[in-house]
Amino acid sequence: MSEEKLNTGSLDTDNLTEEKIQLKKPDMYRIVLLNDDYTPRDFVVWIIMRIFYKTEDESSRIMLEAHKAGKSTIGVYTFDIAKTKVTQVEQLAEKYEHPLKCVLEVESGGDKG
Ligand code: TYC
Repeated sequence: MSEEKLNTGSLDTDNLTEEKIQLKKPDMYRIVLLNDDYTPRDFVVWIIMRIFYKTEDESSRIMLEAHKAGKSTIGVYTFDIAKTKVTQVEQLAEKYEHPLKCVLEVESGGDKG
């Protein structure tokens, strides 16, 4: 937990109580890509580039790791961003009729899954 004092600049603070602002680090969630036997490799790479803005090399590396190990972390995001990206993957996979799946895991702090 970090703590910051409000910068009061050049104000005369004699009569002001110095305010402390508590800053809490946001809960972070990991998006984990799951392997399956049917989704084409090229489609997986395309999804990672399109939804997660990774380079082609990095997307290929993530795809191959999932292919070989069963799963691979794509990235770590705040809850709303992670949830949105998982939904985008689900929608594109459904549109192209592939069983591709990714899931959320807690990276730090949170308890939503
Ligand atoms: N295993 C798939 C195949 O051989 C490719 C693949 C890789 C699918 C990674 C999903 O997360 C995945 N066509």
